[in-house]
Amino acid sequence: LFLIVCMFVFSRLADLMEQHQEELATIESIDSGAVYTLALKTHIGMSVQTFRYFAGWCDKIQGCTIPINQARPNRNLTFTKKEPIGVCAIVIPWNYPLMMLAWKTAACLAAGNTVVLKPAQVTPLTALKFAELTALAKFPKGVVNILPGSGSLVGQRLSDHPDVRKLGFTGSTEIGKQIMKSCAVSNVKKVSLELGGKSPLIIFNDCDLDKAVRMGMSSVFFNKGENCIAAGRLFIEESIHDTFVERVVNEIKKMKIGDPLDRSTDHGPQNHKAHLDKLVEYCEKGVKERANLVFGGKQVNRPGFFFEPTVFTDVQDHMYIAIEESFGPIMIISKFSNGLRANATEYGLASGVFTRDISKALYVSEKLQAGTVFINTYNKTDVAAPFGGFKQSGFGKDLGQEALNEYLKIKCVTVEY
Ligand code: TAP
Repeated sequence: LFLIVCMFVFSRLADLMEQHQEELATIESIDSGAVYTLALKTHIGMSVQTFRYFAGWCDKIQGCTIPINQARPNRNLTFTKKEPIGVCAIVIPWNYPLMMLAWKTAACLAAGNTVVLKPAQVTPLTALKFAELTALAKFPKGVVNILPGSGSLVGQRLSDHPDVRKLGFTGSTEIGKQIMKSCAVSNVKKVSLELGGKSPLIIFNDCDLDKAVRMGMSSVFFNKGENCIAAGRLFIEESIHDTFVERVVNEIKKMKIGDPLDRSTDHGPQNHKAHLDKLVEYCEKGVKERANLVFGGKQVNRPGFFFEPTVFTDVQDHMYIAIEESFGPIMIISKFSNGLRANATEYGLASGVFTRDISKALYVSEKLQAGTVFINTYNKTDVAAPFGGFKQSGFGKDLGQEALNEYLKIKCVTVEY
């Protein structure tokens, strides 16, 4: 009965979020700079779907029986049980404030835990509205706790806290390492880390070029580049390189930059001033190292934190912009004729391949060191598909059945009868 009540409360929360989707999208747009249409469809839409999806898992968390001592007849029964961890903390960034909350919180609650969540200082508003909706959905008091504040104070305290047994983090690799250390020293908390990325997108000359241009644009400029799986580096085969660049630049010129609440806007402002300043500096470094700045590279001449969609070509492996994540609308292009350097990065979050040759695509996908590979598409995440990185992009999964295990502990019971 308890599990059925859980599913019911979860579903009621998803319904309430859907009923308030326009209000949530407006708040998210104002708070984060995401254009309203994207905020409605992706930021809020996927958050609703995430709660619906995990509502279905509440009564399906189960262990298994394991045959032991099989060499001789025996009277043993061994089975596993999956149990909630208890008090879990979640710390999230500012790029998709409600969606990052939903990805972690839904799995955490479906697994039977309570949660203390710290949103990013610069984008706390939809998390606070979410808290209101959990009360309306009749989550028992104390199950969902939203604790806004700074990372150095609230985030650090959660990492250090002796009563917290699990910390789920999404953010930069630098802070992820710090959190992992604090979680180890305090009480060996279970940790999952979704960190930075510099995802390679490889475009072969036998691709569907129209689609490659469209998806290549979206791989970089979606959510004004504030997207952890944004393609951080595009490798374009030599024979189509110039056409690809020309077509991308033509498409950028058609983009409408402006008020994120205006339904016809394609590209809104960056999230906050410090981030905008970082992007300006990032492009200056690219120019200084003699990458070819083909388009953009500076702040848009209008009030607000607007940054021009930007394209660099002739980017060499040793350059700063080839190595470091920008987290902004900056396309970094390198030409290739043979031999690929897509794995020459410490990150391993996502990757993409465009080719009509499925054997080549599958071969490359086997070789790519990344937690997600998109073939002839990009940004296609789904609530049912596990998501998370390799290497210094972290470990642990959000979404899909795998996400539940991040918030469960496995107990093994053996009976001799
Ligand atoms: P961070 O600076 O790492 O901040 C992330 C969160 O950690 C914020 O809530 C921040 O608090 C908090 N924090 C800061 N110091 C802390 C500490 N000592 N202890 C505990 N928490 C602390 O990242 P960001 O700039 O917000 O986000 C951009 C990064 O996130 C990029 O690298 C991006 O790739 C990554 N990201 C990854 C993913 C996935 S799924 N892999 C998704 C989105 C973003 P404040 O509020 O004080 O900043």
